[in-house]
Amino acid sequence: MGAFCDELARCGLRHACTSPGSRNTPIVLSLARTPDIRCWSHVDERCAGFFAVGAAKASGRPVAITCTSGTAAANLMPAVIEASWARVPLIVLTADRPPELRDVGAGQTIDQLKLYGSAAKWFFEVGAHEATPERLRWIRSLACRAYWTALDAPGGPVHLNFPFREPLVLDEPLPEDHTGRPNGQPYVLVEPSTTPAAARGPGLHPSGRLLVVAGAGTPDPHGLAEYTARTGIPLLADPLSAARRGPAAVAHYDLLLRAPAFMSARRPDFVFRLGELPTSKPLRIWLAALADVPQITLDPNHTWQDPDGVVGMRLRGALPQPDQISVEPGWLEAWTGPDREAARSIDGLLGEDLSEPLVARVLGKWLPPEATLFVASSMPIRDVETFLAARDEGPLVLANRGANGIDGTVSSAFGAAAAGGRPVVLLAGDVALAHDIGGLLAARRLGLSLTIVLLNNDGGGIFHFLPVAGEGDAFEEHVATPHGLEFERVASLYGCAYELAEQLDELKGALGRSLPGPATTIIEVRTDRVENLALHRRVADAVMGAMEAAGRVR
Ligand SMILES: Cc1ncc(C[n+]2csc(CCOP(=O)(O)OP(=O)(O)O)c2C)c(N)n1
Ligand SMILES: [Mg+2]
Repeated sequence: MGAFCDELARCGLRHACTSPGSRNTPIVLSLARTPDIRCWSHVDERCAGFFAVGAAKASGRPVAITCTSGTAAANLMPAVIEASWARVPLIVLTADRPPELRDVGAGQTIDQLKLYGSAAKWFFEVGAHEATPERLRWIRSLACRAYWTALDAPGGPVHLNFPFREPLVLDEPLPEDHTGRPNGQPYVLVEPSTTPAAARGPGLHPSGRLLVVAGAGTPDPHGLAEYTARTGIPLLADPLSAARRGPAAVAHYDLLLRAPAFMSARRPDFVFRLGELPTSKPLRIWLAALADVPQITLDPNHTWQDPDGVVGMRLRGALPQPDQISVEPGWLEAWTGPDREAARSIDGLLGEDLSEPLVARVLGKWLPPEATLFVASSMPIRDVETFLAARDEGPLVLANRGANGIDGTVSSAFGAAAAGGRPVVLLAGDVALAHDIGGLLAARRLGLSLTIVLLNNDGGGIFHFLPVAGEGDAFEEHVATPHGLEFERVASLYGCAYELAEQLDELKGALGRSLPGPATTIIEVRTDRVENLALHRRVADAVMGAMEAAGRVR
C-alpha cells in the first residue's frame, strides 16, 4: 500500500478522507504516512464521500477516500453518484475480505465487486500481492492509472477494491522499496490533452441575434465574458458557470423569461450553449421551444446536455472567432436594458427586510472575490441563479448539482473549505442541513472553519411552489416535513458558534465576524414558507410589470 499511496502523491493527490475500521487498516496507515497527502478523518462514510466531492471540486484534483468493508462501502454510494454526474475525480479505495472469506458467513462481508455500478468510471479488483519488485512496479502503474483515469476529461470516480488477509498490521517493516522513479516523478506520466485543431473556431459565420447560455463547467468563463462583451452577444450565465460578469451579462433572465411577450420578442437566430444547462425552468422551457433555432453546444466534456433534443451541432474546441460573427445592432441592449430594469424592480421590492431572495442577493454582493459560496440544492440554488447580480470579481460559486441531491451538503462545503484554500460560506435550507447534520462534526474534529448561512423556514419551502402544496391532508407532514429543530442547540452540540440574524445589518455583522475567524458559525435567518412563495410571486409580477410599463415587451 505504501507504494500505491506514494504514487498517488507523486501524481498530484494532496487530500484523502479516511473512516475507521479494521479491514482498511493498511490503506489508512499508508495514506496517513504519505508526507504530501493530508488525511481528513470522518466517522460517517457518507460524510467522508461528500467531503471528498467538495474537496475535489474546490481543488480541481482527485481526492482519495478509504473505508472498511460491508455497509461502510455502501455509504459512499450517494457521493460516488454525485461525483459521476458532476464529473468530479474521486479515487475510492474500499477494503474487502479475501476471496476465501466471501459468501461463507464471515463478518462484515458483502459483495463489493462493481458495488457502484455504472457510477464508477472504472472498477478494479486489486487482489492480494507480495511486495516483490515486479509487483511494486505494477502497483505503482495501477495507482497512476487510477489517478489519471479519475482526472481525464470527463472526470469521475474510480473504484479499487482491496482484499486484505490478516495480519493487517505488519510485525516487521517491508524491505525498502526502490521501484519509484527518480526525482519524485510519477511512475507513469500522462501527456496533457492538447487543444484540438478546432480551437481556432469552427467554420461557422453566424449573424443576427446571437445568444450565449452558460452553465456549470463552462470552459474559460473569463474569456467568455470578454468574448461576449467584444462581440455584443447577450450572455445568460448561471452563477455556477463563473461567467456572470462583464457588460454583456444578463443576470435576471430567469425573471425576464417569465414574461411571454418578452420571450417571443427575443427569438434568437443562434444559441451557443456552454457547460451544463442552468437550473432556471423558464430558461429551459424557452430553449426547448426553440427547436427550429440552431442550438450549438461547446462541449469538451462530451456531456450531451440536451434533455429536449434541440441541439444540432456540437463544437469541441471554441466558439467562432469574433471576425466570423456579426450581431444585429441593438440586440445586446434589448437584453441588458430590461435586465437593469429587472434589477431596479428587485431591489425596490426586496427592500431591506431579510428574506430568502435578499440573502442570496446580498451574499453575491458582499462576499469578497477570494471567498467561495457553496449553495445547497432546493431554493438556495434557485435564488442564487435568480437574484445574484452580475459582478466582475465575485465569489466562486459551487454546488452539488450532478444529481441535485440535498444530501451531503454540509460535508461538501467543509471539503471545499479544507482543499480550496479560501473562506467558504454555505447557503443552505434547514432540511438540507438536517439531512447532513452529522457533517457538522468536521468543525470540531477537523478544526475547519465554515460560515453556514441557514435559511430556516422549518421544512422544504420549495414544495410550496408545486401543485402538491394544495394536497392539504398530506402536504405538511409528508412533503414539507417541518422538524422544529433548534439550531442554536445543534450548534452547541457540534461545537459551532451561533448567531441569529433578524435584520440585514445583523447578517452583515455576523458574516464580518465569522468569515475571517477560525470557528464554524451557523448564522440563522428565519423565514416563512408561505410568505416566501408570496414574495417570489410579487417579484416576478413586479419585473413583468416593469417590462410592460417600459413598453419593452413588444
Ligand atoms: C437526497 C435527496 N432527498 C430528497 C430530495 C428532494 N428534495 C428537494 S428539495 C427538498 C427540501 C429541501 O428543504 P430545505 O433544505 O429546507 O430548502 P427549502 O426548500 O426550504 O429552500 C427535498 C426533500 C433531494 N433533492 N435529495
Ligand atoms: Mg427549508
